[in-house]
Amino acid sequence: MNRLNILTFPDPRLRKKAAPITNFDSGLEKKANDMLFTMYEDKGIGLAATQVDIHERLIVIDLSEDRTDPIFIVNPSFVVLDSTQETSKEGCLSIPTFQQEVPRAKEIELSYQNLRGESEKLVADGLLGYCIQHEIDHLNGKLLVDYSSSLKRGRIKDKLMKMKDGKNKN
Ligand code: GNR
Ligand code: NI
Repeated sequence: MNRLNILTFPDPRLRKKAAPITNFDSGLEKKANDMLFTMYEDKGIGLAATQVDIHERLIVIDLSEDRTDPIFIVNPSFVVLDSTQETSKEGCLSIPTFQQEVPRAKEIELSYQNLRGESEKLVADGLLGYCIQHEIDHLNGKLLVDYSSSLKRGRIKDKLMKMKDGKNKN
């Protein structure tokens, strides 16, 4: 398994729209496993392929305490079952140190394919529902900062660009 590099805001590659997956081959399985490894290493609960510069509609999620219950989600779409907007504070591995309150639909039904290309459905609310909506935002080039004020967005951009400068000075 390989650890992949996670792109950070304001990298323009985070704004690309990911393409549907049509080949359910061993290459897809390898990408998914590398993403899962990277997500575990960075202690995230979800990761979208866009964040590792793969512009395909692939997501990994694992909300379990012991990190043994991954869900691999290909070509996701959802319908809202309960449109009540619930707001919770979200973080993102692509925007370190930043948190943002985001309104999300309370309950959704997700349709997707597994790594073998078989169709699956699941109903999600709470943290799983928010996480799925967060990851699908990534596949569409949307980020937590888009739910924030331009002042706050400007501040986090400056901060992360300075952090990157520091890293590149070695
Ligand atoms: O690790 C993560 N935690 C999180 C918390 C609340 C809502 C969404 C998330 S996803 C995030 C990992 C990440 O950046 N995925 O894209
Ligand atoms: Ni994220």
